[in-house]
Amino acid sequence: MTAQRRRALVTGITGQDGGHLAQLLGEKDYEVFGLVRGQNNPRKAAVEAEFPDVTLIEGDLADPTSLVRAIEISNPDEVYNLAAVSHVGFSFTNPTLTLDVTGKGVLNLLEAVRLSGRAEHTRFYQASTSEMFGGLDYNRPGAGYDEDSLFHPRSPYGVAKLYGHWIAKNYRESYGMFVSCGILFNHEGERRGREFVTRKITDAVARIHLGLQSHIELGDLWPKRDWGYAGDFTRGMWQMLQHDTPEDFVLATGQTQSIEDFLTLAFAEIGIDDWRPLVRQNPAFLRPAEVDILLGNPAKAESVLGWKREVSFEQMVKLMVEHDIALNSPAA
Ligand code: NAP
Ligand code: G4F
Repeated sequence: MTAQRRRALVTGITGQDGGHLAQLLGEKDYEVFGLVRGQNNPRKAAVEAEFPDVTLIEGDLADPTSLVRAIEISNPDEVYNLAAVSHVGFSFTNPTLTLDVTGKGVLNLLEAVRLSGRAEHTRFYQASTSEMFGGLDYNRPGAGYDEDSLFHPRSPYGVAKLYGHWIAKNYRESYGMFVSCGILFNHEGERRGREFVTRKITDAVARIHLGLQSHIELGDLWPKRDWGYAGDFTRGMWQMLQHDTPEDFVLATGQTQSIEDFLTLAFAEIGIDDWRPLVRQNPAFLRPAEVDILLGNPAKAESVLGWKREVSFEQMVKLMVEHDIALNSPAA
């Protein structure tokens, strides 16, 4: 008798982490279903081309009925809730949408699992975030934020994510559901959207190198982030749902670098040491409140899950610049 293939529903399949996870779950022979929103989502075709075995289901985190339908069609053993309004700057100009999708959307999806009678069977991953900590002086532990650190979100995005985090924990405690929250620090890579600072920089560096762009416009350069590689982090998500018990885990590198540090490494890849003449500040990219510094402590994930990151910060910057040079080259 052949074992049944495990079934996973991934929301946010068109995003960075959705791509890495679709790849990982495919390698593990899962039957993968992906939620795609919108009547003509421009990113749908790319997912269909890269992952022809993934079944796409129309649905929106803000539409509870569509989520019940998605759960019924996919009948999942594992749900990975990666969908969100995920851009911090955008959340300041679209705070209500952010609350509806990034906050209330989590409730909608948990309820869809519960009301479909699958609460006992389905394992649920919630994409929580280091943005919930806020990086303020009084709230900054020396060894880095861990699962017990205080929350003080500094954006509509962070506040909405905190609601999602607590409602996910509440469903675990109230209904005994297997719900695990991964509190993930920034993770980047070749699939990262160009609206985020790392990819914006590597794309610009590639284009400057190829003579397609003269300079790059950014906001503040001093904030620091704990930046890891997305492929390592999505593996950690999967590991959380294979663990015996539902728990929350921080995934981070334990190191923090400023945007200036990132610029230095990225420009060094094209032989430029003094990048300052090529970078201009544009106030449009400043935020009403900033998270100064994020540093995470992944000790629990390392000891309990055996999670380990494989790609260093330096390797990741190099990989991203090389990828963007190839992508922007005329022959590509
Ligand atoms: P991303 O690339 O911005 O992807 C977000 C995904 O959410 C996209 O697939 C988007 O689909 C989808 N989405 C947006 N609104 C939706 C809605 N109303 N209904 C259904 N889907 C919707 O984000 P990511 O970097 O992969 O991050 C994945 C998750 O982890 C997010 O929840 C993010 O907040 C969280 N997180 C990310 C990081 C990080 O550093 N990357 C760190 C901590 C936590 P469309 O194609 O329709 O836009
Ligand atoms: O790349 P960012 O937009 O990422 P941010 O705000 O740290 O959020 C990301 O990581 C979170 C985890 O901590 C996730 F939850 C979230 O979904 C997202 O993936 O900005 C990083 C830093 C900020 O300090 C920002 O102010 O870069 C600064 N920055 C400076 N110039 C810029 C720019 N950010 C963007 N996006 N664009 C700029 O031009």
